[in-house]
Amino acid sequence: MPGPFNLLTSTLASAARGWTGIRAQPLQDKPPEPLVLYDMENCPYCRLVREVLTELDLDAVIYPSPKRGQRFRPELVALAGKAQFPYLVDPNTDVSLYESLDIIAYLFETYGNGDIPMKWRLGALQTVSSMLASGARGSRGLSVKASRQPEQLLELYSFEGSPYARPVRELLCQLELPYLLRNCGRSELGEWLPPVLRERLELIPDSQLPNRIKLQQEQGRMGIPFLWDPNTGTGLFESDAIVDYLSDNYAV
Ligand SMILES: N[C@@H](CCC(=O)N[C@@H](CS)C(=O)NCC(=O)O)C(=O)O
Repeated sequence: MPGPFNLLTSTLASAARGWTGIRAQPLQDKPPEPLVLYDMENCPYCRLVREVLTELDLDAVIYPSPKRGQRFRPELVALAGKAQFPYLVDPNTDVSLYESLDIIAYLFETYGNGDIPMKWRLGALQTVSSMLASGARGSRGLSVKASRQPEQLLELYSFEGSPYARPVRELLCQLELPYLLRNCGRSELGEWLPPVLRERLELIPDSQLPNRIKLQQEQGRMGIPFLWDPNTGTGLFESDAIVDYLSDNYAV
């Protein structure tokens, strides 16, 4: 478990956002290709986009672009002209966009039922509370740390509002490690019970979400965050264990 202060501020960040980025709508048809997001973990604008990715149960390859990052920042400038985050690339439709609220509208129009929910029309309010959430995390997840680049993409099972997944995403961002974000929001009542209680009650919620089904089938349990590293064949639950693993294997 992250240290008490780390967990407290991560929980405050989720609370400042009204626990947005937890509930998910199962999609009838997931797009064949994951979306691509040039992202900075503690950027208030990027958070809003990642929340909507959770809500719409969309997966995305995250290109972490911390301050002074050398991998994806220059790549984005070459691709689209400026280092501004978030930037979304949708290989399914060949649409690419800057601006968080434009990206959110695009995601609901393309992958939702066509309507943009009322709370997401109040973009300014969302942005202000996302700034408060960023404030709770201070400088965590913002500036680059030297790292070794993995050959294959890491995979993170996560949902945006998880206080435990956030420290993992922050470190992935600082180390500029690209990863496939496999969203695992909650769509069933039983999924809101803490995993410990679920295991005690021997309750396996009948999830509708493909990533939850996959994790349960492959690992025999459901827990967020879960990191899969195909470079070493390592799969890990538990925020602290994942942070230690990433530091030991990729920080230089
Ligand atoms: N209006 C934009 C604002 C985006 C923005 O200002 N992002 C900041 C990060 S929070 C940025 O790209 N800063 C440039 C940098 O980090 O170099 C949006 O909503 O997407």
